[in-house]
Amino acid sequence: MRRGFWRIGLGVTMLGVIGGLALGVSTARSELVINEFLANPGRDWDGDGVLDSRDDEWVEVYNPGPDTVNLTVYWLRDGLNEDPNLNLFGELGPQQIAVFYGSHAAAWQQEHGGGAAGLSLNNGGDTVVLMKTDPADPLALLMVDSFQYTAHVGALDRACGRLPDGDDWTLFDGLNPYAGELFPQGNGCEPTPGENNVCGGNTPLEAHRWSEVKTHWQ
Ligand SMILES: [Ca+2]
Ligand SMILES: [Ca+2]
Ligand SMILES: [Ca+2]
Repeated sequence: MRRGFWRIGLGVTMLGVIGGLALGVSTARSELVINEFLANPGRDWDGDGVLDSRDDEWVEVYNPGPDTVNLTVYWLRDGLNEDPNLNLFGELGPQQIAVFYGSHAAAWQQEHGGGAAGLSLNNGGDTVVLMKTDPADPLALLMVDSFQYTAHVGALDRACGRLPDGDDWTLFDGLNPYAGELFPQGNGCEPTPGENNVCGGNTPLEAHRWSEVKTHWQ
């Protein structure tokens, strides 16, 4: 399995060397996009009972197309790594959303002899990259979507995502408001891992806090 991991890594490296990363953008973008991500977790986002700066990072993908997508041909990495951080799994129906946590990435890396760094989304700024296995060459990967962010996006519990799903990038800063002028600007909404990107939705986080308020005053 270790051999397979590095063979795929070589494909990515070669792709970068020949400048092919940009070539894939227009060819497969309609199939799957990065929809939202959170680089600096301040709470237990993956729900395992422990706050962990590696395991609780997450990246959400969205299928804007009309067909079900096989996620096993898609890969995630950050801007500093040439090798993928995670091979996605499962499938995704039309207009459906899936979220992958740092804990998924660490487990996948351990299984394939690639360390245990997780998604490696730097809080000070980084790039989230979504890639797909090249149908013409199973050892090469094509980039299908990416987003470069700066430190204000990597602040505690701020997510960055498209609003609405698949559309323009904005900052989900409802848990840690941003008053600056850098792009993307804050929208006041809370992060929504695994759910549609909406503002003012009844997210589990909001419902939990509301129940605590009611309990306090009853
Ligand atoms: Ca991080
Ligand atoms: Ca956790
Ligand atoms: Ca979401």
